[in-house]
Amino acid sequence: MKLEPLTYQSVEARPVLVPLRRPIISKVGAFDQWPLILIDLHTREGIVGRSYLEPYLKQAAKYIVPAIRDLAASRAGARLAPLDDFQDARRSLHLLGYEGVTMIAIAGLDMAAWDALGKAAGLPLAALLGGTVGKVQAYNSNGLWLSGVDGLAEEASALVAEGAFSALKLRLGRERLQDDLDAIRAVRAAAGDELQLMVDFNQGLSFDDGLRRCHALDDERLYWFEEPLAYNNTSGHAQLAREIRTPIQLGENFYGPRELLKALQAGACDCVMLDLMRIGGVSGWLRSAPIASAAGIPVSTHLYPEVCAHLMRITETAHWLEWQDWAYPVLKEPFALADGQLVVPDKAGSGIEWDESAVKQFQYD
Ligand code: SMN
Ligand code: MG
Repeated sequence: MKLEPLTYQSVEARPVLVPLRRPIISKVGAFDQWPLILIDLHTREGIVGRSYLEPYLKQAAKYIVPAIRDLAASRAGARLAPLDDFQDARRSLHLLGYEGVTMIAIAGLDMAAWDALGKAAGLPLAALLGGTVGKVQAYNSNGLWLSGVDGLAEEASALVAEGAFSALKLRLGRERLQDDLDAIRAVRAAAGDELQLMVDFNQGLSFDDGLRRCHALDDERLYWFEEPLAYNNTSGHAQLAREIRTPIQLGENFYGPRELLKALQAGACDCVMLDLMRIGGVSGWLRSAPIASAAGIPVSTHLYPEVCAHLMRITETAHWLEWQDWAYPVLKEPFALADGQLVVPDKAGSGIEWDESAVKQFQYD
């Protein structure tokens, strides 16, 4: 069988606003609906590559969608070669800056291009990259937001039951330390002592508070402390990582491989969790995850559970997949869960196809 090269033709980028089963209440914002940008990359050969972005803010589509269209237009007629394209795009990025809308547009198109290549080869993305499909250990990140402590026990039980999960993530950083402690106790009492409990401060603490809080919670057997401080406070996180025994987790805000490298060189964290929209899509992951793995650093994921599940199958130090079902309302066939693991389907590409009637229902301009 001869694989024909694929050629960029056009792109469709459609913003949708989908309902969340559990509203997000966090230090980065409160949301009861979740915006997605659905990308369909049409190739001249007729294969369509699909991906989505999660831009947090509904109005961000106003800037991201035109950037995706511009980038796709600049590639019209060119061969799909996502690793080359990533390199070229990054070379031109220094004009506008590596962080922000441009990298997000690059990442969205990149994920769609990899999906198209998988479809053309008749291989799931994990197999195209030299691995196999199968299961990936996941924690449920669908809830346990920064709400009052009262409903947390019930919610924790429900979250475990959604997929026989052995791990959950709880958001911390309430005004009073005692309330965070009560939240931890409530979740553990409901979900059992064996539960692996990750906690996320969403950058909510000042350095002094962060130091105090992390010391105060260091004996709570928490699985990791995620982003206690502002994401770019590298020296502050490095001091926490030196003083605190609980692993420090960073990475959802790393834009590209060099930010990851810099954080590791500074000793700012003990483990990393990469976000495909910021790290640069599949190509960005392929350039970044090995840096962490070579340093013996565990690699977890942030959002994008479908594409991430493929990538975790080929990541040397794969750690935990963050599972949310936030895109499920527009997916034709959401991935299955089994025993707290997400199952990578044996389908060509990344396995993302739209439920078009749901897309119509949730689309906005
Ligand atoms: C998060 C993700 C999306 C919205 C709010 C908070 C969080 C996470 O940082 O790691 O899941
Ligand atoms: Mg986080």
